[in-house]
Amino acid sequence: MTEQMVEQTLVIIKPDGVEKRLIGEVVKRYETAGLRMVIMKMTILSGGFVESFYAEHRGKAFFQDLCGFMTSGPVVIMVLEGKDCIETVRAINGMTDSNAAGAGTIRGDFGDRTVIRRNVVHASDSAESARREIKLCFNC
Ligand code: FUP
Repeated sequence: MTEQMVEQTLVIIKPDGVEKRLIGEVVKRYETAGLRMVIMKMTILSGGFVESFYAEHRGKAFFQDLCGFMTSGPVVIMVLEGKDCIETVRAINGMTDSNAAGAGTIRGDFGDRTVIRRNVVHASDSAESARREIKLCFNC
């Protein structure tokens, strides 16, 4: 592999992940996979921020519940770096619906099987999303 394949991604440990005391477990899984923590903060997101962040889902049936959930408690936001980081993190996280996420993935192990949005983590789904989300969250 070449240096050019090193990339960055944005992860949010959602309010359910923080509430369930999973910050350390989640970070450990990424670091064990060889990824490097670049920057990290804990914050409470505003409604306006979440509506911008999830703009692609505006108008969908689940949008208001998703925004309400993401503002319901503290979150931990981080940028991770490594080779094939975006795909690696999404594989570690598992599928969006925790019912469909495999055992051994974060969502499969810790996600709420009755409420899709309570799936512990968000991660960027492409290089373009990563750039946009990192800029939104860290202004860099
Ligand atoms: P992901 O990229 O895995 O975070 O998934 P999506 O971008 O498709 O979904 C964004 C968020 O909306 C996730 F937290 C799950 C939530 N969601 C619902 O609550 N209901 C749905 O039907 C689909 C997604």
